[in-house]
Amino acid sequence: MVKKAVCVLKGTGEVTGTVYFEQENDGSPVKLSGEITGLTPGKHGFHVHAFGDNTNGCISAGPHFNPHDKTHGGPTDGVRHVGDLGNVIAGDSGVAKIDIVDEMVTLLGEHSVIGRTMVIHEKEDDLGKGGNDESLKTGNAGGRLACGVIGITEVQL
Ligand SMILES: [Cu+2]
Ligand SMILES: [Zn+2]
Repeated sequence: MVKKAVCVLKGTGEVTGTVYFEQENDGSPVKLSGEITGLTPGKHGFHVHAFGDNTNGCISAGPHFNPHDKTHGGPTDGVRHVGDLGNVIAGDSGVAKIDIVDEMVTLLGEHSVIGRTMVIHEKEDDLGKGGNDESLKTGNAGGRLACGVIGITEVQL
């Protein structure tokens, strides 16, 4: 049974998005697809944050989802937060197409991201290579433009 999830991102500004998740089975990678619009052109940090809490906007989502107590990194790094999906790239129209396959994010088991929050950031994620403490926590990706809780769906990609 393919597991599916969806996340609708909203914030206080123009930025909105929809991201679909799909995973064949436990141990297979997760495929993310979808679109985020209203961005400034260029790279924007994109992560799963720990809490599915939006009581005080995107801030309530807490830090990057990090069940293994690692430092921040990029999606292809061995040392990374589970939530570290790197950057998405918006074109001149402000639209970023999401097309990610990730080995660490999972929709199944103890560390499932369902019920947690996706956040799209103001700035580029430096993937832990920024040379300061903040880089190893947040990638210096700045403010949270939009976010949404990841929920179960049956919608096909
Ligand atoms: Cu983030
Ligand atoms: Zn991180």
